[in-house]
Amino acid sequence: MAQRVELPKSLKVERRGAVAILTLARPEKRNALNDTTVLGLETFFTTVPDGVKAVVLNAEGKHFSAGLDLSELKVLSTEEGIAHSRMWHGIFDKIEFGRVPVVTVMHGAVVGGGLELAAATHVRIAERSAYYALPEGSRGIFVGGGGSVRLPRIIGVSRMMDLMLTGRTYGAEEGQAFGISHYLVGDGEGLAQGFALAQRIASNSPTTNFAIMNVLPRIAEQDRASGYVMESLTAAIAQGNEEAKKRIKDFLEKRGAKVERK
Ligand code: 1HE
Repeated sequence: MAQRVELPKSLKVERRGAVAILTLARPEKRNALNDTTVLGLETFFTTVPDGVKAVVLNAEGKHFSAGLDLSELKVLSTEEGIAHSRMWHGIFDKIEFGRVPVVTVMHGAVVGGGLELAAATHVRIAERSAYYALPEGSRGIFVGGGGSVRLPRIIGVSRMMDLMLTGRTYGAEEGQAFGISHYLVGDGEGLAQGFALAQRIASNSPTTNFAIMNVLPRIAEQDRASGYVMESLTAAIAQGNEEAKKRIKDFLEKRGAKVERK
């Protein structure tokens, strides 16, 4: 199915084979995430065409994202604020537990809701210019895009407290050491690396990618006994698949790639 939906001007999409490149394209506002953009993300991720097997998310301009568009927040009542945050939760969950793995390429400021968005994706690449912050503390607000759920699982509660209380920033090297990024590359190199990784991800069996995105994180939150049961079921479903049988046969008959360290 082709993706013929209308996206807002703040999002651009380019298709390269099995990979779609989704770009935050509001550099004049440092890719601040207004409702239009967040709803556009929902539209994109709920209508990904079948032929797209992985997505690269990146951003135009000097910064990945300045986070929540503060000009929209200033007019919200408490009730509207709850609804707004719940909207982000629903949409970011659709990204995290969706059909296609997302590789995010981060550069410049990756702050507040921008960091929450990146945290909802699956593989993160930082260019050396990337830096991270949670300025919510100094703005008198709180994370609202699932940051308090996702970020402690990545960097720990203690580091998140420090980020929020003191308003400090982490540079790209610190982000790499703490697990915010999985890959650290030079400035301008992120997209090529992101595309290469997305192509590799796209070549996996869709069943395995589904299990990695949707089952693995759930198992990690279960007790051990439930986790083992869920793992057995998932492993059995995956290996019963024709795709797995073909891939294993290919390897045994010397057609499949070896696991080599390059
Ligand atoms: C914005 C936003 C924004 C820029 N909402 N308009 N996020 C923050 O607290 C971060 C706020 N932004 C910044 O600290 C800086 O803008 C940056 C370090 C990211 C970039 O600095 P710089 O010098 O390149 O740009 P600038 O001059 O500050 O901003 C350019 C324009 O973008 C300017 O608008 P203009 O009309 O005067 O040109 C800024 O007002 C606008 N802009 N950031 C609205 N965030 C779901 S809960 C999540 C909670 C949060 O994310 S809180 C964190 C909010």
